[in-house]
Amino acid sequence: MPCRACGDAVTQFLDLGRQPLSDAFRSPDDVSDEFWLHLKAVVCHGCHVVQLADPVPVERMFHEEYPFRTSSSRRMSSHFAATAERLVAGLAAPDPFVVEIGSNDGTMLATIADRGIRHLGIDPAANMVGEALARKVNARAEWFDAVTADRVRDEFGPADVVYAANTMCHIPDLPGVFTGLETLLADDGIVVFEDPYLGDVLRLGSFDQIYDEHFYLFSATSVARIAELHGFALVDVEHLEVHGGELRYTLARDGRTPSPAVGALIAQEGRERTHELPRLAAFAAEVADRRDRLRDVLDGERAAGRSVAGYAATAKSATVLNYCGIGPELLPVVYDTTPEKQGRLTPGSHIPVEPFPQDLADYPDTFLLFAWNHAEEILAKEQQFVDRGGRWIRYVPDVRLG
Ligand code: JHZ
Repeated sequence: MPCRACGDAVTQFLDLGRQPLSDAFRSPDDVSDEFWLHLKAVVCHGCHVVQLADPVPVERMFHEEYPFRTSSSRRMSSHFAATAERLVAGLAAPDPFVVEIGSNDGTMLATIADRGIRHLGIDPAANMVGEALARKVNARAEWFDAVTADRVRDEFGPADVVYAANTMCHIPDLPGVFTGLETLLADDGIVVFEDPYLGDVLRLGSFDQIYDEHFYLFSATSVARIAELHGFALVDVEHLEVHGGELRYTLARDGRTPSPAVGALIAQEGRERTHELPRLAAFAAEVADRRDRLRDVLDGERAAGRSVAGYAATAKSATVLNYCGIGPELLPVVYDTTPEKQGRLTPGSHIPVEPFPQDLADYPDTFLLFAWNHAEEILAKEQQFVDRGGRWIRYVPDVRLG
């Protein structure tokens, strides 16, 4: 398949094998066939964007039972409150209009709504739209595309800001999104979006950022090129520490001068050969090595008779569990705070997901930390586990037990 963003040729550099849909947590009595895809990553020779090799079924991924909730992390909730304040501070129009694509449970827009600013959230997950509406956020269960963009502009007028967090990289039809943005955005409006950064994935070896929902892995270089194809310019870029390292991109089409950060990061990506095959092949070799070492650590814990449980049934954990061949025999349970995941089985690997034990005495000897991107928040609240001798297994930025 050619590049979904620009149509140029692509080359494969990573094969993560057969994978289920990362957020398809199954009920234990569900006997229907599970959906599988072959998870391979490729890089484009034209725009340099990293993407999945094969199509992903978007309607099966994002629907009225989508289980991920933005507010499931305290740190992310404060990140989005701060983001909303920044967006509000930058609004100059007399009666501004803010649109969020992939608004989920309305965590970010709640602050915008509180300020009395006109806004609209658009998200295909009707259950999450329901939660957003319950917190007085104006949201609709729809896909964002050219047709939706037309309708929204007719109804509300042009948008001064279109924002998206952990959403742009989820939409294979990126050209369709850009057509919508061309329609919806005010002439002097901005598009702001943030997604996991290829540079961080390579640096940390965080291969679990690659799964069905993360169709693209962006960089400053690739976003600048893709934006240009649609008459937009990348005018600012900011590194974010959240979710294991992300970039926040700002696009505009009004000829404003890009900030120095844009050129600096593109130059750095060039120096680090971020999009070149030898660098990507080295990453793939590191991933295979990490798989073997992670399995060794789990085998060691089992041989020593120490109990191990997974910490957080993240979407990312699907890649780890299925690529490393970890099932209930090595990891009998994964604990998670999300009610919709509890009582279900992890996708593909079929490990029971349960609520965290109430009593510390029921904690395992060792936790395998799947939500490594929230380590600070989690380690702070699990200090007692460590105090009584509990240990963590990590696999980002390297395999480590301690
Ligand atoms: P977290 C999701 O990925 C899916 P996931 C999506 N594709 C994406 O891009 C990112 O979010 C943004 C649990 N948890 O945030 C709750 C605990 O149990 O790393 C959730 O099930 N205890 C849209 O799933 C899961 O982790 C905790 O203390 O990889 C969320 O994991 C915390 C903090 C979380 O995203």
